Amino acid sequence: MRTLVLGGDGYLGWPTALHLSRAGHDVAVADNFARRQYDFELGVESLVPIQTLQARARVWSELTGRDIAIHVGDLTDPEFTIEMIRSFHPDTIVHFGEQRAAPYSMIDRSHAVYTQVNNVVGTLNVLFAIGEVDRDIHLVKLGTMGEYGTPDIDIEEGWLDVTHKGRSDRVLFPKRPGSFYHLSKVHDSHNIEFACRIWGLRATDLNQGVVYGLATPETALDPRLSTRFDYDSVFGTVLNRFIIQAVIGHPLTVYGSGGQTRGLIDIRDTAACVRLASEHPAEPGEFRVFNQMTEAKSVAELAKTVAETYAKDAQIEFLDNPRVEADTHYYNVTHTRLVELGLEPHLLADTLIESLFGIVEQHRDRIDERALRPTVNWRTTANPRTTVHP
Ligand code: NAD
Ligand code: USQ
Repeated sequence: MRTLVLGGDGYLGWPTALHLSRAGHDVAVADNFARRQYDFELGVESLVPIQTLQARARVWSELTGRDIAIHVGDLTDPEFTIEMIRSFHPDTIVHFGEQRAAPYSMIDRSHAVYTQVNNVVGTLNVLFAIGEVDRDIHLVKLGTMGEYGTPDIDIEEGWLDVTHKGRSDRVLFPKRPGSFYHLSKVHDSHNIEFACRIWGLRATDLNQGVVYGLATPETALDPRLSTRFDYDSVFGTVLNRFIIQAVIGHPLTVYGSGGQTRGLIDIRDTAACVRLASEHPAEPGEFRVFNQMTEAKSVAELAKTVAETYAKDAQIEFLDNPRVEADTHYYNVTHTRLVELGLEPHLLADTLIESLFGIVEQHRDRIDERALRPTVNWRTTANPRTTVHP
């Protein structure tokens, strides 16, 4: 199977590319290195040092004898996108290549516009390229659980059977996302569903929960294969941040009361889910949605788990929530379809998150504590900052 991984230099794209390569896929990756640029803009960096994409691919080739081709370019450039897809001609395109931080999209107008243009236009270019090159190519697109928000009813896998005034239909599950970033994913989902309906494309939208963890069996083969590990308040995700805060004795920064509940998934399961979706493609014309999470926990429960695992005296600090989100709500999500395809989840209770503590210890000198405090407030249209988005 030939698989093109868009966003292959990122936190999840790189380990997934390795996982697919090891599973026997002929893999190419594409990236414009926007993620490395956001670090320069924000003055932060991955806790764990990362090699260039080219160096990582070289190491992988030396260790395994398997090559990963690299395409450097921007998905918002339609010529680049179509030429890459025409020349590599994949069976599957796995699309991770978007701006993915909710706080980044909420900094101000220019960051919101950048996020939505980058994500929506990039995905449209991919859809048009598939439509022109080969409609049989299966698009596996990373969406997010946050598209749904926290409705007061059970969350189904993408679609909802509705009976209204005596008539019934199957409709896309209603969305109530919580940031301009999460909204960009909703817009993508609608565009992809439309392309499946009008051109007969085949697509799987993976509505993924918050990811945690660092090492996968493939990246663990050599430190030079490591993926990035972010802890700053803009790009660091909640559980990864809590682990880092616990190691350095910083209070765990729970926003609001911590009652907000989120779907979670271990990074090893992300790679497995993408492989399972790729190897069991959607039918022509089908827009399929899988809820890619393995369990749900409240933020307060996560803080308690980290504190109890690592440091019983870890302080938990309840900060005024910089976001606008419900922190007391119903949350019950259906997430059976990936398990039906063979996913064997790594759950938090069985996972040695202690192993992460060692990695953080090793790199603790690289932590800039100032980057831990939240700086982006959802309630203002122009958060203070020192640089202008290019
Ligand atoms: P990341 O920022 O580390 O990786 C995304 C990669 O895409 C980066 O390397 C970036 O340079 C690249 N990219 C962005 N815009 C591009 C463009 N226009 N052209 C080419 N490349 C571009 O993010 P991640 O954490 O690996 O997330 C990957 C995907 O998974 C995203 O779509 C994200 O929304 C989704 N997701 C992530 C999480 C999570 O917790 N990390 C959870 C749910 C969903
Ligand atoms: N939170 C805290 N303290 C912190 C950081 C976060 O309490 O120090 C809270 C947030 O308020 C939020 C929850 O933890 O309620 C999750 O925040 P997050 O930053 O870990 O995750 P989020 O902003 O939702 O975004 C991340 C990824 C994004 C992905 C999403 C999956 O960055 O790419 O789409 O998780 S989901 O949340 O399911 O939409």
